[in-house]
Amino acid sequence: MSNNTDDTHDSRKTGEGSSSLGAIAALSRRHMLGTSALAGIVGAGVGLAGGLAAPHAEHTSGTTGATSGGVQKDYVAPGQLDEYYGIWSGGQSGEVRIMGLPSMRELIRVPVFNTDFAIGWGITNESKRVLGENFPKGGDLHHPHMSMTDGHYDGRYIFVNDKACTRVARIRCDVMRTDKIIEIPNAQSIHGLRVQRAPRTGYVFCCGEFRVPHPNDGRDLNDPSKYFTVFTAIDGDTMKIAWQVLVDGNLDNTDADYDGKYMAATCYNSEGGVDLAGFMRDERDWVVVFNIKRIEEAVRSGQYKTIAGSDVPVVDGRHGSKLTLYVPVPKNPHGCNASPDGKYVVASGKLSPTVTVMAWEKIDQYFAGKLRDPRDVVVAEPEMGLGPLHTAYDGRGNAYTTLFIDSQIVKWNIDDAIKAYQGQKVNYIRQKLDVAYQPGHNHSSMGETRDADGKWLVSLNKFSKDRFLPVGPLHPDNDQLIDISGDEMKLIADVPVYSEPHDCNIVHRRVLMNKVKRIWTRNDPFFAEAVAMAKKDGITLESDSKVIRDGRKVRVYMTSAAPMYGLEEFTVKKGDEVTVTITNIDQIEDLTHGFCIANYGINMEISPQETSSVTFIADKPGVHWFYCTFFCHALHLEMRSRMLVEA
Ligand code: CUK
Ligand code: CUA
Ligand code: CA
Repeated sequence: MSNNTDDTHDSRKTGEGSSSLGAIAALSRRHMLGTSALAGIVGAGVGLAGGLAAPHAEHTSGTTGATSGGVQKDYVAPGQLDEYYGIWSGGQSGEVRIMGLPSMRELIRVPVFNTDFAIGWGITNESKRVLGENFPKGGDLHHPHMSMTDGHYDGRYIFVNDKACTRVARIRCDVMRTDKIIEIPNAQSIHGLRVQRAPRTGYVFCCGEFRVPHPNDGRDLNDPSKYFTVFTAIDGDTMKIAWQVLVDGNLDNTDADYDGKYMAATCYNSEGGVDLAGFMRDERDWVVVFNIKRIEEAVRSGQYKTIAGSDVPVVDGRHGSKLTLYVPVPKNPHGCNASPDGKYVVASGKLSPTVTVMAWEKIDQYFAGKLRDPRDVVVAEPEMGLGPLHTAYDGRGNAYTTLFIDSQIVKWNIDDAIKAYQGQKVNYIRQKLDVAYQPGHNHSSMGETRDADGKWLVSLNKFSKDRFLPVGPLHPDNDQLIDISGDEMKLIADVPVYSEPHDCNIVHRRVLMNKVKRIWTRNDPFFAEAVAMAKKDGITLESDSKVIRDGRKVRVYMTSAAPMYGLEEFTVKKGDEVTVTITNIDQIEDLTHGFCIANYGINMEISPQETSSVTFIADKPGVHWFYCTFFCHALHLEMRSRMLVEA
């Protein structure tokens, strides 16, 4: 195999020699980082700090020259619309952000696992129904993925994981609102998440990352041989769990084929370790491939168990099972990305400078008994550089892999990498582009679908270091926009983002623009319970403003229409449980009202034709003004009324 990593370590590495990065550079000449490199890798954090502390003048020159012709523009003139929606992970903020590309402007936020005072997420009854009782304080959202039909985005839903609290959520694209959150049993920490591409979504698949004992009740704390985790299939239409697969090792990232037959997932802890040395002990971990048809058959014929009180069918997919295939790959692999031609899935090596290319066709042959060695499904294992994490595609046969340690994106050609693996002398590396700095995911426009259009690539960099005005010790991430429409990648823009996007989807506006509602539809299921409650109370939400007392429960119904609430005052008694239900009867696009009660910690959004409700105990007697928080009218400040709480 040609060794393309040599040219990555000469001119650019600042501070390399003075840190353990130098040691890692030397190691890159090997095919993978052996156990002897453990000390070097563990020291990488120190090395990075040393390297990053040096000036970075080189990063702004070199291959990113802005003078060449034919470069796409990120500038979107006033009044013009972006060509793409960006569906952005919010990481530990627990939210999703909707961006516009190429401008990289943030358009809106969709609270999911977090609370959000702006719209009352976590405050309104409608959001609490989605979040559940005693919902956790937040979540760690890594992977947003839009539902698909036949390998094309279909604009119905966005599914997301919560690594912090082992949950999966669904966002409705028509209103950009989270409508379901479920907890995943028999697992701890949901990391990788992907949707079934064909025939449709269908299943949403997710990976349990941490191995724990089951039941996890204090038994077997120090007996890792009893730990395990599972791969989970959720029905995306009902958000009910369809089945789970017990696996060896752990699960990290995952992706689907384009035929609805297989899922592949990376595992970095095949060792079953419980500490850093344990996670890194072996030279190879694996990619596990799940045979969906066989798993469905096993479930149908009752070949499953249930675990620890949950009624979810769990099939045994550990080594030796006919339901799975374990492909040994080097070392602590991370990203798992299927190519848009429907032929390959690529696992990125992380602690190996390689990525492993597997062919779905060969996986077919393996399950048909025509191949014996699991490694026979590997068709290429090209060398990239240090710390390959994730891979994106342009639909023209090229792949783009992020190198965390090298702070680069490698553009490489898949066919040429396959030829090199077969022994031909070809250079599969097309270009290496410096990014700033330490990229995790990258994502290309429409690149995880059959419609990969090869126009834009975003590198989601974990460090921004010196790229923005200093804002304190916590730095923003730097999501860099890269033009991949020509032969060469061109860096176009640095975009600071709040902690911490892991992944994104870049979706052409034709998919979504006409599906997104401009105002709510009356009787939308999102507020169906408020509508049902009003009906029981004999209230017509669109016209009535009334107070209904029901023992110590008080239900306050009112309309809002700029610049007035339907009630100028209402009176309750201290200790009453008060439910305020407001219907915005304005029909004008963008005419949103708010409802904030002074000193009660309550705020909520009521967009045109929406009904929102909130329930609280009137525990503070006195006059409490409630006021509109969205500037809706010249008399917006005057849009306020009184809640009188009798002592
Ligand atoms: S993971 Cu974060 S950089 Cu959660 Cu997809 Cu790879
Ligand atoms: Cu209504 Cu401001
Ligand atoms: Ca490992």
